[in-house]
Amino acid sequence: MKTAKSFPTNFLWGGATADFQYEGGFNEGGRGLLSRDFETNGSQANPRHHTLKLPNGKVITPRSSFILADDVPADVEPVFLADQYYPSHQAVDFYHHYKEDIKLMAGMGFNIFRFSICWSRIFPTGEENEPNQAGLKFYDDVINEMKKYGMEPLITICHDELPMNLVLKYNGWASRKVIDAYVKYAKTLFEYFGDRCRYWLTFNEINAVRGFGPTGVRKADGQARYQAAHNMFVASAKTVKLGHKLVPGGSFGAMFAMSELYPATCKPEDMFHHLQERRENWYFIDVMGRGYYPNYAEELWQRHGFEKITIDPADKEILKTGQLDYIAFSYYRSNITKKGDGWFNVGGSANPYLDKTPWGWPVDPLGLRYCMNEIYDRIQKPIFIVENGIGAIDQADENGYVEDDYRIEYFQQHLSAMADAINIDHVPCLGYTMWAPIDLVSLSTGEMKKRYGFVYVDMDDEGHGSLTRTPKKSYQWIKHVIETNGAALE
Ligand code: BGP
Repeated sequence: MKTAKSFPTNFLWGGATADFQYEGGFNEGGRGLLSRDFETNGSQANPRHHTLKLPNGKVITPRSSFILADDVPADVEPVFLADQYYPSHQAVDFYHHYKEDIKLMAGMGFNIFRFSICWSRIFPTGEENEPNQAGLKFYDDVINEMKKYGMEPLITICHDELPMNLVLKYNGWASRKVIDAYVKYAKTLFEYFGDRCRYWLTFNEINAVRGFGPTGVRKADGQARYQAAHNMFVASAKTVKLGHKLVPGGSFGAMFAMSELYPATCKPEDMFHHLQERRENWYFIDVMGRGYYPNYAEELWQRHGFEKITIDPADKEILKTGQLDYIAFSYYRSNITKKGDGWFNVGGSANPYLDKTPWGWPVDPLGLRYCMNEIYDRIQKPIFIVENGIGAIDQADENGYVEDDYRIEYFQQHLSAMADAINIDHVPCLGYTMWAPIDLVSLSTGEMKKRYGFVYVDMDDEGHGSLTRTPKKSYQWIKHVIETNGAALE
């Protein structure tokens, strides 16, 4: 039965995860050290940090969700400290639970699962000539397990991470050498998995380079970041071109962090500030989705304190011919902005019309519909919502069961808004992979208590627990939504 909230035939329903938050097994199967491995847990009040040793033996703990701070010299040695907990090492151990987890996902009716491949599991330092066979085998097993249930893989090639060797040796994406390392890595994935995997993402939240992102560049200044982003654009475009050759029927996107952004008032100065600040995101989508630098690029660079970046003569053609096939994005919240707020002011002033999650993220379902329209209006390529969800504090009973009505309410509202964008506004949307089907470690805080899943995992902020998986109340609810193709949202 078709209803106002029905979804298109073949709509892709699933969940999304990232290797260092979910997989664990950090020293198994020949995996090399990853940038994320040296990151401790934390909380909102006490942020995560890296543990590094200076040449004089002094241990420092620069704050970062990934980037090493400005004052960190090039010859630091990453170290693990006995009194610290490093969440990526075990995460929630998908490495040993993948069969159980995939079965649980299939039980909700998912027909797609987005996961990221750990780069250093395939090329431990990023520089080997041959890939690590044990690493390939792990993902081969995962993909084959998914296929048993008719589930499509959606593979993120690089989710905010680098083999640690590339961070230290080349200053991450500041070096074009990393472009070659990345393309070799992507080519290997296409050769091994391209026969079974059609959907690919070159990067996760690539636009996050402006604030906290995945560049691995030690310097925090604007020019270094935007140069690194350019190198990532070139790597992505080369990879898309290669994928079109090597993966029959393959479709290649990249993922952008697209919280919605509203002007705080209708004062013309606030409106114009909003236009400029929104371009902090459009910049990335425009280059990768349209294949060229937009007219406002110079103005944007200037506001970050520099005049230009280095673009090789051949890069323009590469960007043009390696455009994305679809635009994927994460959507969690909206923000507001006004003149004087600064650039990329996540959080900004509070929106008086919206409630917030316990982590202060405004809840805005209509913002999702707005965002879907905005992206499609501009780029005119199919969109894919590859992350959306609510980080909440769950109280499990003695059996690990959670009555998460707040999560059901969040998804009820967001999925309804998505249906409206598809059915009323006619935005072509390939699918929806919520974050994250099974509880995992938070990216921003390294906490476990910020839970997203439809399935509870018995583990605390220090990694203690049985790792037992227990479906929450929302598990049955989402199953019903998917099996009724949205009718249950009415
Ligand atoms: C996105 C990341 C994910 C994920 C999510 C939720 O930015 O792509 O890796 O973690 O946000 O954020 P958090 O875990 O900080 O709540």
